Amino acid sequence: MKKTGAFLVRHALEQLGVRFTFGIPGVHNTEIYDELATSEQIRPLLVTHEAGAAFMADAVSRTSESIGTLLVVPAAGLTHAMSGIGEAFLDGIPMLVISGGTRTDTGREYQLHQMDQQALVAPVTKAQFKCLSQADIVPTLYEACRVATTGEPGPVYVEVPVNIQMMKGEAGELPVPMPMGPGELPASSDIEAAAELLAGAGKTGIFAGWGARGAQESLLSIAEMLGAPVATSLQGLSVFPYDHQLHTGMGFGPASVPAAENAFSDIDAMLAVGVRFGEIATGSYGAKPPENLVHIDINPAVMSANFKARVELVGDASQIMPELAEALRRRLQKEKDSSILAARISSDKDKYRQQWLDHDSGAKVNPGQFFESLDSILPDNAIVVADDGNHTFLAAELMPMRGGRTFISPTDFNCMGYCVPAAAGARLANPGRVVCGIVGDGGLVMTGLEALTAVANNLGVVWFVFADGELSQIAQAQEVTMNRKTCTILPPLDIAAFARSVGAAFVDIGKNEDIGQGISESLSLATENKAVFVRVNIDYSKKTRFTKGAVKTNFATFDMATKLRLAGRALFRKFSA
Ligand SMILES: Cc1ncc(C[n+]2csc(CCOP(=O)(O)OP(=O)(O)O)c2C)c(N)n1
Ligand SMILES: [Mg+2]
Repeated sequence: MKKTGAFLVRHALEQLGVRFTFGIPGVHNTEIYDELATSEQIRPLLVTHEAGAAFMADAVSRTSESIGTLLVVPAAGLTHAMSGIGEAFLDGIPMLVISGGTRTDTGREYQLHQMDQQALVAPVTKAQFKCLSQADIVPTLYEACRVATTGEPGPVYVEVPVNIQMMKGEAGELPVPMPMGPGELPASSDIEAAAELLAGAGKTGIFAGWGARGAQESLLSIAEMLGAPVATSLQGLSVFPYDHQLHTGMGFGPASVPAAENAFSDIDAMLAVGVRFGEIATGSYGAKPPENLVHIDINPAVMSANFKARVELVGDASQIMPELAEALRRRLQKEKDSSILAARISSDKDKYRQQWLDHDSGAKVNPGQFFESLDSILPDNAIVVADDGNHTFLAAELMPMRGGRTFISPTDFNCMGYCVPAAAGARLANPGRVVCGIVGDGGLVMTGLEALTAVANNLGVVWFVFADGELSQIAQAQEVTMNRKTCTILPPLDIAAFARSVGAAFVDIGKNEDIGQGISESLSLATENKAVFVRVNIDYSKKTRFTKGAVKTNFATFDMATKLRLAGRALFRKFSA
């Protein structure tokens, strides 16, 4: 059967359940775009910049069952998209990255966009393919999807040269995608050993990351059986419900909230699930697990990479955790009493919230009050999308991720500019859920124009812009260690005028008294499928526990001479200013 490559790409993507593609057409992919225009299943979306395309695709993968898919031109489109591809790569998010390719049938050199695309994307993708014939296309796209979604998920790149898209070639019988079977489980003796260790420990703490989100039920029952406090990583913020009495908050060391720091201060064992003890999750490695560590992760490379684990269980947490729960149930007659711990957690959480509410924000908006209001107005199944900056950690410490809520943010690649497009992508994939973004003014100026894509597609999204006029997360660190801010003060931006220019609604929250009304008004506009920018005149004068803890932990890793030089410099500048 002879088919064009473009037809075959569309066919394979339809079989794979793809619902949207994101990108910008160019001479190397217009044939595929033209095919997609006739698909009843796939909606190709035009973006303003390919980084936005990648962030949108990432959010589709993070918040739905369908795989986020890019359709870009080679070279220029691919490099623009690489910020979002890199984010998906380091955060373990599946993604199909499809680009056109230069002609393979002319023998010409110096073609437009001609370069080694596979080498270009190799460090940010799990695998790279190039289709050399029409017959290659369907099996290659199926394989790309399999690689992207199995093991630790990630992006996979497929190049389809333009001549193969356009011309007809023998495609053979079109295969159907193979159903994915369950992954391999660790030996049952290892699961028993983990249960033995945890059942025999005095006090266990649980640290859960994004990789635990398919195992929520068993995570809950294990926590309850062991009477164990549960902390999450930043990326895993919504894998355990805030309103559960054993939930403590983000992190567990000096950069964590007091409820977590206290609950984890005297543990003698830890169960770590779907988490890698990376720099952000541990507050620059200040959070150290005890020696009795049981570590579950799908990626064998993370085992004992930073902290030695006593029992390593490699595999999908959603398969291992129910087995571990069963093994624990056989050993424990009854749940351990956690009433004292729960009371302590609850009082620590109250006190921390109160500290923020009591903080004098002057004429500005108090972060504690803002998030308390947002929490009370947002439905329990809302999606909260953060960018990267001080606002991220404020959200992590102050915004309760109640059961059913989803929190996503750019974590280990740590790419600013994520929120505006990702929130749009999340809404696209979840039209029935409220989606709100928390974005810094620095992140806004990076990818804010992607709001045009949201407006053009009637996506009701609210972006709360924490407008402090600075690249605060960095400016705060500069202030502590350098006593001087270089290149972190932003030029002024008229956010109201910006919102108007892209066709979005605008709401202003200038002071505490505006918070409730501003949040309600913007969310109701979004219900009518309007995109809304809200300027929040936020007060950043109080630092998060994360910033304070991470700066301190980092400082402690320097040698004495460096410590003295840094401290001396800061002091000298303070007194000579
Ligand atoms: C693409 C990119 N460039 C630079 C950084 C370094 N960086 C991390 S947070 C931050 C400040 C973000 O400023 P803003 O968006 O205004 O958020 P705020 O910290 O003020 O809440 C910067 C510059 C980054 N993470 N990503
Ligand atoms: Mg800022």
